[in-house]
Amino acid sequence: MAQEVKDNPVSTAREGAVAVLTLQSGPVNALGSGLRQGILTAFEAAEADPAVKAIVLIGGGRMFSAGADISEFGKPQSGISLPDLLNRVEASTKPVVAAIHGNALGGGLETALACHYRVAVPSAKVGLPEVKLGILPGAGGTQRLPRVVGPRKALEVIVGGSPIGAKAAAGMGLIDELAPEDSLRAHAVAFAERVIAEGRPLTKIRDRNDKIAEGRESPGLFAAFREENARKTRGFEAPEACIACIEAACRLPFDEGLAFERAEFQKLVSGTQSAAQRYVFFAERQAAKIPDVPDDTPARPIARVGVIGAGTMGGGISMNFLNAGIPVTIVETKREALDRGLKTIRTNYENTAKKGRLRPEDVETRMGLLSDTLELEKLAECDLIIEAVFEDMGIKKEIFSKLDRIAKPGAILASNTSYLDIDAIAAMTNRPADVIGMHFFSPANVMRLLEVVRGEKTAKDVIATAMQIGRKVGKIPVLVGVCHGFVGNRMLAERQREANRLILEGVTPWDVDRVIYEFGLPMGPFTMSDLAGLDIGWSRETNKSESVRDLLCEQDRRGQKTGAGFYDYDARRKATPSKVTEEIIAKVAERQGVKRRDATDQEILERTLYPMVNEGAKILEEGKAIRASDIDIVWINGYGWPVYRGGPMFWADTVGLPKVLERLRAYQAEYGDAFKPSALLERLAAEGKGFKDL
Ligand code: TC6
Repeated sequence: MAQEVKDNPVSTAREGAVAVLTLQSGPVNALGSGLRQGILTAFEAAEADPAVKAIVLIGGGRMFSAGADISEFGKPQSGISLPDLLNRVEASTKPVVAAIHGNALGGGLETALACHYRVAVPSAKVGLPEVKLGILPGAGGTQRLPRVVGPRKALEVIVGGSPIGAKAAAGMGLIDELAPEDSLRAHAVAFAERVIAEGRPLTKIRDRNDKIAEGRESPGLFAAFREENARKTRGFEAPEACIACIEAACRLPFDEGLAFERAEFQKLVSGTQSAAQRYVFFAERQAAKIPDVPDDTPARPIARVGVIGAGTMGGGISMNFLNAGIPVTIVETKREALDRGLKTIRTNYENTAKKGRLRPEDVETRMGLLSDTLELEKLAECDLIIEAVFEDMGIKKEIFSKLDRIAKPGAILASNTSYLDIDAIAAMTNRPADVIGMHFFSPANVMRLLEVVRGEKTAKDVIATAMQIGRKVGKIPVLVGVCHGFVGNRMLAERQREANRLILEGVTPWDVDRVIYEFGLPMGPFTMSDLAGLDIGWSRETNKSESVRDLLCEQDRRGQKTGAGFYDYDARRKATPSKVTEEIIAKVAERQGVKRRDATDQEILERTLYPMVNEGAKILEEGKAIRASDIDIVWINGYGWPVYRGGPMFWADTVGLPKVLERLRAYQAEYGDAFKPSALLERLAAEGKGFKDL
């Protein structure tokens, strides 16, 4: 056998007539140029060795492979490409068996599909998540998978992008055999020996045409799939390219299908959407890193969580912990409110169970972890207490001074406030180092963003614990600093102010909403206000009928819940533009002497989104966010900013900061200092740089 190549990330060991090639590269066996070359070298050596009759490919470390090295996309390719490597493996003169544990994702699964056989442990996960990076499985995945599982399942796996468990994959014929958890390697070798002994043929997926016949016989299945998924895939380019490739797999000979896939892949990988989605992949992981709080900062143990307030937020927050198996004590001031809160939590779980997404017995297990009380003192045993009451500084201060007396030493005291000053809240205690903001987004059991707000005195291990527990309950925590509205709502306020100004100038709320929706956000500012309720923080006594909102509320147009707000709503909550609203707006505009004029869609976009970018720059200047990409992660996960536009700061870079600056200056001349460009934006634009260069 050929000499082992020094520093090859693929090691070769011989077990009888079987050569076992172990991939050993970084934490996830990403198929970068080094690993691709390593596989080729080791594979060719094994193939050339007459003593070797079969080859096993297995991953060392945590997994088989997480796929292509995402950081290589968009750079010139070096060495053999993955598609070429896999064609080479498939053409092997000796049977190749993929032995899968951990993950086989993207190019990892495509590698396994180029092998002649696949064995996996039951805990393994396989999938083609490329679509989530704005690309498609470009190493034969769109051509090979439909040949194994049929076009219908292939559409689900490739366009859906979610991994599937090995057992389910075995059920689809994607895995040939399941191996015991603790003896994958031995099992794969035995499997290979059986293949040799039985003289089994070199089955190549490329030659299998039975399953794809369905795609030719009922071509309507593609149109139906497009229609079913139109809402989910709105605005994205990659899903359609994936579908087209699977159609091509059914229609074209294998090699032509591969060429089609290659061309579609190249288009996507060089586009802005994929650049944005790959950026988000790394940005999400970056957000976990805090320069002065190292990864190994010991976190405080959290065995029980207390939640103050059983309203919408308190209930949703509690569910996160219950879902993760962490007991929660929930507190209210009145029995009635407590019972209502508990009932909502139970109903939420029961509805999930009805949809088949939760086992009925788990409803009881989760409810069983929940204790309820009317006494704040009962929180004495909690390791983390999250206050989620009404946004009133007075009430919050009172609660925190009580908590200071009640909570055990070392307990973390968190506020879910979305605007208020954490430092002022912390000052009510004798332990400001233990106080932090944990700002969940509504609905708190669904939205993935968690703004972790660092107060002036918050201890490092408290920050580490909040970030860690956030991740444990499935959130994407982002560390932010104390300022009004923190990162997300502070920027949102900019958009709202300009949206309000635009409607007074004569742009309809429906046009503002349409432009924002077409940009890719799930809804525009006025639909959002109607959904949240226009009367949040409004009262007839204190608000003096000066704004459009005041007048709408006075007429009991308080949003979806009252059947009318900016829009009119029918019984099924379908919105239609309202003449009443238009009249109210005209009246307020006249009273304020606002000149009515037209605005183009482009102006609507610039006027609502550029001030957000500008505010993001101020947030960075003030050090309220660690990095521009953290701001983008806030907007993607908290407000539904379209991931294919990478977040507001990434998007501004794609527009070009000199252009953003020039427009801000123009609007500043017309509308005043709300548009005054931040010093950071000015500097970056002057230096020809972007937020990405910070
Ligand atoms: C593809 O295959 C296309 C093929 C066609 C080609 C023609 N590349 O997530 P973790 C890094 S596209 C580069 O924290 P986990 C990650 O950034 C790819 N780097 O671990 C992190 O680095 P850090 C399709 C990668 O255990 C470290 O590894 N595949 C890659 O929580 C650990 O990662 C996918 O989309 C990569 N492919 O989750 C799968 N993957 O420590 C992407 C990870 O410096 N990966 N890194 O921050 C995942 O979904 C997850 O990593 C996981 C493991 C589920 C595999």
